[in-house]
Amino acid sequence: MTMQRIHGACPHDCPDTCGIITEVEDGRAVNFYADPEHPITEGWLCAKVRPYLERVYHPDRLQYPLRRVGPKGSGQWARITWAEAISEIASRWQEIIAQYGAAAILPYSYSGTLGLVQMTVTSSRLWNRLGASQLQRSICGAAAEYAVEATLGARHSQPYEDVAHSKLVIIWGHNPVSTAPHFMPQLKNAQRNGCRVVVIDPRRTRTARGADWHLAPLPNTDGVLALGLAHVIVAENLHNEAWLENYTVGWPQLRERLATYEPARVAAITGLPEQDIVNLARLYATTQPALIKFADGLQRHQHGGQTVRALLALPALTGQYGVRGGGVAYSTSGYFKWAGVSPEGNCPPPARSVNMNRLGAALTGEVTDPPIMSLYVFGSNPAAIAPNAGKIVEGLQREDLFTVVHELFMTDTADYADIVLPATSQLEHADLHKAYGHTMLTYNHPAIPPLGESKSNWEVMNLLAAALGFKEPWLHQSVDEVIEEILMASAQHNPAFRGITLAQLKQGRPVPLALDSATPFADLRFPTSSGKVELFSQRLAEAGHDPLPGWTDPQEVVSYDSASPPRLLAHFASPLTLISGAAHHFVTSSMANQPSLLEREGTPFVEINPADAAIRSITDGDTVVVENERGWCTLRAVVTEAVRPGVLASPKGRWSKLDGGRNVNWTTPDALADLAGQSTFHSNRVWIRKAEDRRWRM
Ligand SMILES: Nc1nc2c(c(=O)[nH]1)N[C@H]1C(S)=C(S)[C@@H](COP(=O)(O)OP(=O)(O)OC[C@H]3O[C@@H](n4cnc5c(=O)[nH]c(N)nc54)[C@H](O)[C@@H]3O)O[C@H]1N2
Ligand SMILES: Nc1nc2c(c(=O)[nH]1)N[C@H]1C(S)=C(S)[C@@H](COP(=O)(O)OP(=O)(O)OC[C@H]3O[C@@H](n4cnc5c(=O)[nH]c(N)nc54)[C@H](O)[C@@H]3O)O[C@H]1N2
Ligand code: SF4
Ligand SMILES: [Mo]
Repeated sequence: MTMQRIHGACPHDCPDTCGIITEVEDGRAVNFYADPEHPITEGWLCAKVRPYLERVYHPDRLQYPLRRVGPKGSGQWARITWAEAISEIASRWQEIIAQYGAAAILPYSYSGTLGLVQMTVTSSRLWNRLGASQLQRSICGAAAEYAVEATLGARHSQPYEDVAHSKLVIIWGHNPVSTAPHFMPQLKNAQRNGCRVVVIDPRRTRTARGADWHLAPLPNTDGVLALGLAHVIVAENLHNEAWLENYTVGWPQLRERLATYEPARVAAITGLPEQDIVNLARLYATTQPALIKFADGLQRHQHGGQTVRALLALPALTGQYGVRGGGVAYSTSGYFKWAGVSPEGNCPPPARSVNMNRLGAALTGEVTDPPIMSLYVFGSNPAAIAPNAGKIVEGLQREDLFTVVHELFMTDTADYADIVLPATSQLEHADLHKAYGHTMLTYNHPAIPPLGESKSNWEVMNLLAAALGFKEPWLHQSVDEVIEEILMASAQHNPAFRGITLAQLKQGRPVPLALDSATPFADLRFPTSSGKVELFSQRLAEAGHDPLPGWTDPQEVVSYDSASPPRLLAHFASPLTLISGAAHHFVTSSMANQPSLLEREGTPFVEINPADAAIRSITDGDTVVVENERGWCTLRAVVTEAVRPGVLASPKGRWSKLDGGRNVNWTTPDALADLAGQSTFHSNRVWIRKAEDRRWRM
């Protein structure tokens, strides 16, 4: 018996993109652990991926294709062959195309894997060739991406290890202990060496617990907080006028705008003490290098885009861009600009686009001409993870909608499929992974043969393309051929790819991009159209947006504060803002069906401040109903000071089917944010009551 050690990459939606090693004996994975030589992973994996073999060999893994034989959602299935499944899909699509056109078909994929081939390429080529509707991929960080590109020109970020040079780190609406774990040892080291760590989050997260200072503003008020800090910095003459003159556009206009963001007003809107705002401004302006680190949770709000624009103005005010250990750390994804993902030539441009945050609405009448008649889901679980889930389920129940779901498990979404196809796990297919927390590429070798009859996303695309009669070579390459071609095409456009070969990647070691400097914008040339930091953005103006960072009153955020309670009954019936960020033990809904992780996470809960709980007679452990005009769900109350008054927190990712048929997304809004069609999960106004309490109901 020989034991093989196979190198791979963690495919999940996490900036760390760890190196993983699988030990295989007789075709079976017997051991799974971190690559000890991967410079980011450093030999340890997070709590959720450590028990990965439990996921790979989960008894519920789908093993062969299924066809629905009962009513939609009834769970009645018959086993069919791959040949039957593929030919049925192709013939149903041909009928739909003949009657409605190919735009009536909508592919829906997102972050089950972040692989280049199994996600990025598979989400474009076949669908473009077909002329299917394109998915606007704006559920996660679209507003921040747009804001960062408009302001700085590119998504470039400080490397984790350069936090060693920071004297102050503001972690703003971000929870790296759970969502970017390999940043934490670096941060702790810096902290031990005197770096101050400030966390801004309405919830005392695991990250906030380790900070030197935690500020808990009301949700969706961070934009006004940032402008308030800027106001104080300028009022106290702590800003860097020369830097602003040399390296920004729009400073005079922004300066004028700042006048109205005096601390008293900012305190009233954010729910923070006025003195804290002044102190934070002084700390930020006088402690350098100062790093502002954020991710995407912060901007899943109505003001998500402008919030990020306001944050990005701060390092310009103090001349912190281009400084090692200073500036901002958001995402490194801008370094990996691929070419050739959708080959030109025969491949038509994508047809119309449908916003993924509006899936329920799109399936129930918002999208017409043609309506969506077929949905093809892979690498995503929209019934559990997309907003306004009740509407999605209503849409998925449509008798005339032909739904195919390609999955590892029978998820909340797969339950409503007409055809379910079994998917391989990361240990069963090849792929190439970039990262958004570092700048290395990692090749994933398949470690074991596919379980049962499962197939990878790319294989299924090849089969569908063949069944539809598409013979283009770019639909029929092997995974390695796709990677090789894209590496070559990318090197022509992006010098960071020069010299990187498939053979080198396949050795199993992470391969760093060839960057001129690890510090973003070190030469103080910004790849915007002006070459400067665009505090005033012509691009935003032309798109009809406020060209300066700003803040207007939101519609669905509650500016209620228990410090000044209104009348008793009104208080009891007051809405609260429900934020639903990352769960520590799952990646959105991935892994939320793994027994050991479910046990560690506990039954689905909602955190409520003691002041808010008392007035509603809610005690710790009560079953509570969280509800609004969109829907409701039942949760367990955790009464804790860890959330500020006015705010509820309940982690995302729960499978509705494991918890009585509903999760928090039955309440979350499918309204879009101010920029880029961004989701607004956390701008969610809800009411909460004990399940048996009927004094007040929606
Ligand atoms: N363990 C784990 N890791 C994950 C994921 C997961 O589900 N679980 N998901 C992955 C994905 S898809 C993503 S996009 C990233 C996201 O990574 P993060 O952005 O770090 O994660 P979130 O928990 O979504 O949001 C961060 C914090 O924002 C806070 N927040 C919400 N609204 C506001 C606000 O208005 N102001 C402020 N200041 N804070 C606010 C929340 O309380 C939360 O603690 O994480 C990835 N990593
Ligand atoms: N309430 C609330 N909801 C949220 C958020 C929030 O903050 N609050 N955050 C949102 C964010 S940031 C994101 S990114 C989305 C993430 O939502 P999704 O992109 O849907 O991610 P997952 O929930 O991880 O579901 C991925 C699914 O893909 C499957 N899968 C994994 N690998 C493969 C593969 O190779 N092939 C196929 N065919 N399937 C595979 C997994 O089994 C899993 O069921 O959730 C969003 N939902
Ligand atoms: S989820 Fe993140 S921290 Fe965990 S193994 Fe994957 S890349 Fe590493
Ligand atoms: Mo995300």
